[in-house]
Amino acid sequence: MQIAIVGLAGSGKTTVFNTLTRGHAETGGYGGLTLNVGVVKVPDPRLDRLAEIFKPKKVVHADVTYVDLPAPPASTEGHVGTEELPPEHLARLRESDALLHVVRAFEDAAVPHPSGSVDAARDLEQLDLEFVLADLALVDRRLERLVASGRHGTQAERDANEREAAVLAGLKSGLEAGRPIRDLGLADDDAKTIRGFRFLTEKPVLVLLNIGEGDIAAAGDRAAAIEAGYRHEHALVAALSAKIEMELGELEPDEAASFMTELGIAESGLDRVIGLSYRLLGLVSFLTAGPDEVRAWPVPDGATAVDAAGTIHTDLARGFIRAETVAYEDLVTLGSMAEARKAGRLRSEGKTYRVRDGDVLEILFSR
Ligand SMILES: Nc1nc2c(ncn2[C@@H]2O[C@H](COP(=O)(O)OP(=O)(O)OP(=O)(O)O)[C@@H](O)[C@H]2O)c(=O)[nH]1
Ligand SMILES: [Mg+2]
Repeated sequence: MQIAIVGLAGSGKTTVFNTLTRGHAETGGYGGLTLNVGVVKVPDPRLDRLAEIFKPKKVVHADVTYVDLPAPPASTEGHVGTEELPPEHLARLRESDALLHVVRAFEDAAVPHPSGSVDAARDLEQLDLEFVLADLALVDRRLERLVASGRHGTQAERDANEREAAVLAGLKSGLEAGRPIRDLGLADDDAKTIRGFRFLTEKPVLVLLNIGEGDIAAAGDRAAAIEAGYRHEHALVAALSAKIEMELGELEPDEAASFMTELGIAESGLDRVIGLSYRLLGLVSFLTAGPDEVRAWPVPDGATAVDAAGTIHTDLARGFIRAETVAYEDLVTLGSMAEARKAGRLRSEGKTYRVRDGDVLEILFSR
């Protein structure tokens, strides 16, 4: 899973990136072109409990890759700003599974805002519009190609082109009205037709308001105020102070805990952002546990036992026989797989079983 951190210049993207990755990338770069990439382990206390029971050689967390991108240049007549990002950056952006859109909401005279004033709603809309324009440019180019090649090829090819053109025409009118693709309620078939384009406004988005150090107590209210004017599908809004969170990340755990109590922060920003991105992406984790390894595996909510097997290894999906399944809570209450079996809490599930968050699975398969 990869999440792209996007936002206007100086909104705090790199500070957020550092918070999430415990990194030390340079901040305050003002439009520099560095791209930062970091892999973050998803905190999961269940793995620690399972490790106590199974004493495995290693514990493997699910991970998320965060990519911190420079702000795209603003669009001008005839140029779509986002498309002028260096090709590697644009590719990174397109291949990401979700966007973390950082919006400046902190006042700080020492950090001048490029537009002269702090206005989170305005900035949010401005970058959203850039992404709409980038998708629209891509749709237009593809439609032109389809028209040009429309009369060539086999009947089947021509039918496929026609279908694709119809779906794209629908996107075009939505985008021209300023609507992101994630709002258009595409049918599954249509979504599949356009999957290869990796449209930016189709990706789920977590809007992260970067609020001032003095506003932490009002974080919930600030997020709610923006959310009220941001009625979109597959979008969540949260608020935190990136600067404080970064400082917290640099403290020893007990120091950090007392500083958090002092500031009235219940949960670290890292845990919250990761939790929210999981929800946004519709992911759940199933777990595997044994003497070699205790591990969390992210899968889309709705994944079946055979999908889960395939996440571990394609061979497990191909030769799938059944999944021995126990809920995490039952396993830790009963203390071992053997006890879970005796208590009748270990179930045998078939291919179409829908995996739940926290299921501990053992896949039986034939080679
Ligand atoms: N007071 C305050 N300053 C912040 C906060 N977050 C970031 N800053 C400052 O704002 C400036 C820009 O932060 P960055 O994290 O570099 O922002 P960015 O979005 O990565 O900037 P570019 O990559 O140049 O577009 C730096 O000087 C930060 O120290 C915050 O929560 N409060
Ligand atoms: Mg930066």
